[in-house]
Amino acid sequence: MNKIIFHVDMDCFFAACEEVVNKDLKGKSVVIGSDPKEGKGRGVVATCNYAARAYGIHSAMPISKAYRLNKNSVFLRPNFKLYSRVSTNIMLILKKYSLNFQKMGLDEAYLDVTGKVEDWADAKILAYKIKNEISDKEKLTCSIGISSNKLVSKIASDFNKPDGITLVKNNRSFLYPLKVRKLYGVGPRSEQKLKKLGIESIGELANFSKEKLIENFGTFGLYLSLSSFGEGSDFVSSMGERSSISKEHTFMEDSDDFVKVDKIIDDIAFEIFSTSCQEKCTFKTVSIKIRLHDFKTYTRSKTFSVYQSEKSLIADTAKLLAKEFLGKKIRLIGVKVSSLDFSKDQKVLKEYLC
Ligand code: TTP
Ligand code: MG
Repeated sequence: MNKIIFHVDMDCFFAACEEVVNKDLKGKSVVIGSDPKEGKGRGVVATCNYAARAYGIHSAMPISKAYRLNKNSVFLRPNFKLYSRVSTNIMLILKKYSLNFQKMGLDEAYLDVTGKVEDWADAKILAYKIKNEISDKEKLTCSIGISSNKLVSKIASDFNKPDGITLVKNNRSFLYPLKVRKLYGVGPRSEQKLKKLGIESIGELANFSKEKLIENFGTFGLYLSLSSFGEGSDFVSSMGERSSISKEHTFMEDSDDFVKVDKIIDDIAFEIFSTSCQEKCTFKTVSIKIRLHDFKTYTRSKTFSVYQSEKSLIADTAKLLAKEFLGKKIRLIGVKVSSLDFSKDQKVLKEYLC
């Protein structure tokens, strides 16, 4: 049975919070970020309201450019205390309506509502209920994507912003016309590389050979292929943000064949990477767990000084750590990434992933 997963994302969250507490901002172009210093300021735009977006201003744009695009905008420094207070109220509302709930930063969350609703039509009614309660209590709008998994619901919540509901019954027909950039993890570099292969839409990606994608992109190619078919995780964790992502493999027969071990590490690392893409997190630590034929179990780890997200780094680090056990008969191998960071202050995370 397919699950019914909501992705709820607040509309221009920081800017919308400011508009609620300061009625004078109504109708004005509002930009949240660093001080523009009359066009000489450094730093970037955190977000802006839709009036500012009409001037071409957007998140992560240099504040000096935002100033040039519309000098008459109201420029505000972020007030995180306000945003986190409002966020707490919103999350309490969302939690109430879901079976499982996963907060993803201040302004978005996944909700597993399977069992709370009868069917898709019922799911839509629930989405309206949630929107109404947020609007009544917090005077804010949000957009909701509804589908059978997190990957598609996340794309769907962005599909009809602001104040929209997008219900996707057929993942493939929804995704196929969209640009590949809509897939999490596809940044400008992967986009260019895909374009050279003649792939611009997700449909074209789905029609492209999986083997060729793997040839060109390694494990990321497999992720691209699965995602293009609308296959994604439907695991909504009620524990809030997780502290690690791990996966283990037990060999059918104990093995000292390191070609085999490395191959398994590649597969596990790919799954961990896919989850980290979907959960939108970076990591600092990569660990392995090795259980030998005599059940003696060892863990080894490497911690990097800065957060990482490259797909190859998980496999390469795990393989390096596993080298210590070369020649030993291995019963089980596990890989884990931990010290996770879910902060979405940098949309650049996407760029790291290409
Ligand atoms: P988003 O949900 O990405 O953006 P948004 O809510 O402002 O706008 P949208 O209507 O398109 O959803 O991010 C939520 C908040 O996170 C946003 O209000 C400000 C903050 N943020 C940053 O500080 N830097 C960034 O680069 C991004 C993308 C967001
Ligand atoms: Mg948002």
